[in-house]
Amino acid sequence: VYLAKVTPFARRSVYLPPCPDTSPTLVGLVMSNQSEQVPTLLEERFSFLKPGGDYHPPDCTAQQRTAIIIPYRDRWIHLHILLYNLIPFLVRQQASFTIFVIELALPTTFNRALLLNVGVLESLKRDNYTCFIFHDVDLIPLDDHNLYRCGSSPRHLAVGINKFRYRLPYGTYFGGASALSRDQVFRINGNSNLYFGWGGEDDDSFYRTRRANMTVVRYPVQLARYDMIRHAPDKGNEVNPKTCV
Ligand code: UDH
Repeated sequence: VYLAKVTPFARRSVYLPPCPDTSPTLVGLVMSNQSEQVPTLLEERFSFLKPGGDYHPPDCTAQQRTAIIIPYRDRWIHLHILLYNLIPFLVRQQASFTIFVIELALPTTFNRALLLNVGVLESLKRDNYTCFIFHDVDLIPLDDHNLYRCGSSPRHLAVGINKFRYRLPYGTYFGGASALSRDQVFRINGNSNLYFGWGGEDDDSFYRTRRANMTVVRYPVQLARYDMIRHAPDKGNEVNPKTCV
């Protein structure tokens, strides 16, 4: 499940001041790099990550411990392209993060929301994560002002995706990437485990937040922009006939 061999999370003993609200290393909008060469570059480029894929900013203490949860099966090149783009994005945001790739074995029909739940429960066995980012493997965030942090309301992050001409496809869309604090995840009792196949699970999660008297918030579409890596429909993830979207 983890990116690299898991070793116990070593806590730092030196005092570091809290990281500022606005990281000084943000650069704004960048183009996604979707080169097929990316897999060969990952290990060398990100050798600064700790065993298990942990990262902490070197000169300040992040206010949140963030678990990036990626539901995954058979998207090897997408995973490498995502990591190549996402890791520097999070580093520029001075996030303290661990990336969890939650892989479903064949032949079970894919179940994205169930994998997100597994990611929450497994990650909490490892460390006291306070913020969960649920992240599709094929979505590359383009602007690092799209802060991967948790706030007082659940946040839908993937507002403008190239596939939808960088516009929200519909008002209650909650798929692609979202940020929920640990308290918010437990308040909605996680995501539904019942959606096998493509579609519907994200809408269910949206209505769970409403039922828990929370409002989904979003950054402006100008900065919450993503490139989706083009892909054909996956085997084992056929459209769920019971979903209406
Ligand atoms: N995934 C895999 N392997 C699979 C199937 C899905 O890894 O075989 C994961 C992956 O993280 C992917 C995510 O599940 O990014 C979502 O599946 P998808 O990429 O097929 O979904 P799609 O790109 O979703 O079609 C974008 C539109 C959502 C429409 C709203 C529905 N409510």
